[in-house]
Amino acid sequence: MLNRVLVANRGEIALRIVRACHEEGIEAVAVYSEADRIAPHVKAADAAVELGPPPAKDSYLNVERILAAAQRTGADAIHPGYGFLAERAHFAEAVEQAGLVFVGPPSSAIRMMGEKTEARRRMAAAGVPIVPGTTELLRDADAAVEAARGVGYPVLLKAAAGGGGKGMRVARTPDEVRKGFGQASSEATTAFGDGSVYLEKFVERPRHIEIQVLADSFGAVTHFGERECSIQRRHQKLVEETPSPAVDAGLRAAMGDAAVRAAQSVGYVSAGTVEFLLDPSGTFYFLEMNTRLQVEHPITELVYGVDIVREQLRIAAGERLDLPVEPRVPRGHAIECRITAEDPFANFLPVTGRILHFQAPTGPGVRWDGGIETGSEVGLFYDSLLGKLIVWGEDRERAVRRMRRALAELLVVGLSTSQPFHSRVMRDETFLSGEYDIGFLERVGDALLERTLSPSDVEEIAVAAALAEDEARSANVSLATGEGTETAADSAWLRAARRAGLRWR
Ligand code: MV4
Repeated sequence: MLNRVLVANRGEIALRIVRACHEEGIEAVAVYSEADRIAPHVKAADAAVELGPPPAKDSYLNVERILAAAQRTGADAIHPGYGFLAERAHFAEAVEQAGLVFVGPPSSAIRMMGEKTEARRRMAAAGVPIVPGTTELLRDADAAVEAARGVGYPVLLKAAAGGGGKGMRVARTPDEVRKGFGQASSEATTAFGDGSVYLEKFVERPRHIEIQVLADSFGAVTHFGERECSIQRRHQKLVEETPSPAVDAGLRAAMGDAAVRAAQSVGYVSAGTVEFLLDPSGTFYFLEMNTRLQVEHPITELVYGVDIVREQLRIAAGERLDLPVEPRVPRGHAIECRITAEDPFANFLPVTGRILHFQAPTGPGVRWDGGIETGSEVGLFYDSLLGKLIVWGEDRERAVRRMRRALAELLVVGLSTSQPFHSRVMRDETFLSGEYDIGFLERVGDALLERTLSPSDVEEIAVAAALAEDEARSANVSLATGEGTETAADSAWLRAARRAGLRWR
């Protein structure tokens, strides 16, 4: 049994984990940076420890301070969430060595999957299909050209320490291989401190599909179908759905089988995700394994009736997987929109500011996993995710309709969010057809990214104006005549109007 779990994270995922702990009768300890003193995840926890200044390296990435906080508060386990320390093998190891339970996989599994050529060798040995290419590192540019000749063009040079698209270069000729080798290697050195590079055949127009797995410490491994994650921009996912419009029961069983073998081959324990590319002919290839809880886990929870964080806690406590028998079938359809503090009409530029008013959508089939409230300050120290809007429907069309309705209900006043972009995706013909791939965003028409005034903008402006008027009245400043000194409140109103593209005198 676990009694107290320290949650080494912030924002929506920290809150999600605190909630799971409370449902299991476990106390939750929050940690926070100076920027997060009054953050929702801190208020929700049973105890909280300040780590240090806002920069992540001084707070959420500070292993010593986090371990000290766990010892001091008598925690018996640490849940890393995603990002930050979640996939640092040395952190999992340090947690284990401190006599605490790491709510996640063994450090050995993180390490094996973190080195991409080792992962490819292991997958090939376990019968998991990998993209044709090298399973050893490339010594130099000559070796890269030689390997490319064997694999056939086009090829993709990849960082062995990589993930997330850093240190990748497409090459269609031997000259491009030489150039790409150097570029990928130096980019990888900068990003990961390791310039090792290998190459794969470049798969054109693939879909990005991942399989959710759960494994207990007794060797039982099972999967919960796929998540379709192809709607992304520069490796940041924007919309996820399950089931994938491209996956039928037969393909699901084959990919699920491969994912289970992948997990077994590294002695995996806890929740994990096996990523695949699915090419237009229906062939799938192992890409990498994410050895953590993922942002988009809720869509799987809704369609498979499983609480993935609860299962992580039970597995970490040494309990057996106790789940309905297979075959598991998806029920209905779920979609997630990642609501970020970004301006979708200005290249998704991250924005900052205070949330003047926040209201989450509610009602049938709607779930909001968020980490913000009215008054929250959004800065640039951490990623721009404000929360995730997740819906369930009896089928894909009803899930889409429900998402449109929920997006219209969501109210975030005070800064730009990705919400209007998502509203348009939910009306986009290519999205609605289900026939899209990872190039969706590069190929969408300008209409999807063009700033116009939508009904929800009008609603937000009205709320912002009302709030401004309210604050202005108590500050005894007349907004109506524009007299008096400019206050934070009327700036907010102007900001909202400006953001919506309104002109004023
Ligand atoms: C690929 C690929 C095409 N062919 N590998 C991008 C991030 C990293 N996880 C692997 N990635 C890719 N690997 C081969 N052999 C295309 C991508 C890719 C991609 C994959 C998933 C989701 C979005 C993507 C966007 C661009 C490229």
